Amino acid sequence: MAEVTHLPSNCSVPEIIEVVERDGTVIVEDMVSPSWLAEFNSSVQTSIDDYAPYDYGDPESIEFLGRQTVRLNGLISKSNNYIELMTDERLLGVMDHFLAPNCGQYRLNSSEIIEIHGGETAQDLHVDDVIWPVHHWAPDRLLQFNVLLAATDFSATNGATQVVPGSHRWNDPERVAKPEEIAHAIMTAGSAILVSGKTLHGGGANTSGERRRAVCTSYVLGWLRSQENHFLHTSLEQARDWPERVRQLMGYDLYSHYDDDLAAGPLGYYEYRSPAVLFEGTPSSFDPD
Ligand SMILES: O=C(O)CCC(=O)C(=O)O
Ligand SMILES: [Fe+2]
Repeated sequence: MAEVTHLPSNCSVPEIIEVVERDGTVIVEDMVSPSWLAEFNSSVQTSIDDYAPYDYGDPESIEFLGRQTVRLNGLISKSNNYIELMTDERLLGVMDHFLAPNCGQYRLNSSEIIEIHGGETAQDLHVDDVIWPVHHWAPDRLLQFNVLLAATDFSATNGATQVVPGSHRWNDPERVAKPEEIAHAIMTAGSAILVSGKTLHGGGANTSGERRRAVCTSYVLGWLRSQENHFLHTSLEQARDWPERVRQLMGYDLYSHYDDDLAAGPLGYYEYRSPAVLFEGTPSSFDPD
């Protein structure tokens, strides 16, 4: 049976990059502190308790998104400390390596709680990049990168993410993973699995009945439309209180990147200017150094 490489809590960005280059995935142990996780879990508990299942429409979507799975977005509005996770220096260092070369500026794609309950069946293995057609036009260009933080322990019976190490290098999109190529992301609460947009993965089956909660943070090339519509989950008033880097990741600024290898933009302007004009004079606590 395949396994995901685990790196210790204090691992460096180059160590993470090395494993992800090789396997398309890695687990970083204890990525967040127990106190951060306890605060996050308690902030989002009411939203989870209030969750009413959606009708996702077609049977394929229902099957994919899960019948016994709670899915919530807009985490920046649901927990005050989510900002710390989405701007984690190591994570952004990894995104600088994998996404910045294809866009200059990457953005938050989605922030999602995926809580798998008892009776849920395993999700089909898939690659997340497939939602943008450019994935088929330029299959070797990474579009998106996902970080699934375990907010509860992940076990083989409660729905731990399944992942196929090395599949990010497969050339045949029709290739089916053999059972022995599939690993379970078994990890303790506070650890995280990083999954590139080209790596086969999917939620696992929950046969134990013990709830499995993941906090998923994905980043996307800045010139692609994000899956989550951040502007409907937040407001200008909220954005004024965020550090500038957070506003940028959320898309409250102009995307423009011009150099010899890659020219893209301007995108997302406001009255032909950067939305940053709306925040002029707003103090920002973000200090890139
Ligand atoms: O919940 C998981 O472990 C993975 C979910 C997933 O890959 C997805 O919904 O795209
Ligand atoms: Fe996925």
